[in-house]
Amino acid sequence: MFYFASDIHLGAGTPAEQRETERVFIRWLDRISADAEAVFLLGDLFDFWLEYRRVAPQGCVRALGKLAELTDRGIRVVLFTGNHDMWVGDYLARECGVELHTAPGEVTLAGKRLFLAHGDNMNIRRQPMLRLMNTLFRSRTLRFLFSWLVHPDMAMKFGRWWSGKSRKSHGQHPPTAAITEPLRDYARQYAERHPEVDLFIFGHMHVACDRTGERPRVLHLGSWERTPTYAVLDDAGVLTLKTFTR
Ligand SMILES: [Mn+2]
Repeated sequence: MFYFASDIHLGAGTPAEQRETERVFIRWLDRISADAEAVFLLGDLFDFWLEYRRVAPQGCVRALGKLAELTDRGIRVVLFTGNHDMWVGDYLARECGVELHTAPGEVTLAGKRLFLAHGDNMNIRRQPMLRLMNTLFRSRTLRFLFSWLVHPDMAMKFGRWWSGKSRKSHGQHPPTAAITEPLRDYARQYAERHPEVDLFIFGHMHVACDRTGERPRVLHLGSWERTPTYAVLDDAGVLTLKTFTR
């Protein structure tokens, strides 16, 4: 079986909320590890992650330990980075055995061709501000300069504040399914050029929906803030969106 989840946002909220999210995530990993061949985490695993060459953020040790335990047991854990954890280095790969992808990609699982992405930097051609920020944030040169100029404590303080700010604004206006439209447009255009793709799975929008009757079929994983949701692809190639009951 193949499992998919996104937008866990480990480290978000008060210390009590952080521990609760981590506890639920670990329980989910324990549950699925009974039959999982691979777990795909489609971005925003952390509420904010920024890695220097020899410095990694504190916290989330139970979750990191659980991911390491899974990979030690031979279960693949694959992380496609999101906009909250785009600055991962090789720490998660070295310490936890996680396979890292910093760009969207296609995989073949259970006879199906899947397109997987967090979904944060797509269909933004007509949004110059977003495009500029995306280019700046992903620039290797800027990241290198930043790591030499900004103390890690300052960088983490700013990053956590920024992430919390964006989360609070989302909390006041819970997203509706309409927010997924640009990603569905992207999927339609992509599918025209790549007809071999059977399924698209995205995170990012914090709305869980799966329009099973549409072509191409696009599944949006929800966030774990309110109701943890995930998807499972069984060995016959059947994809299902599910809610994790704690
Ligand atoms: Mn998110």
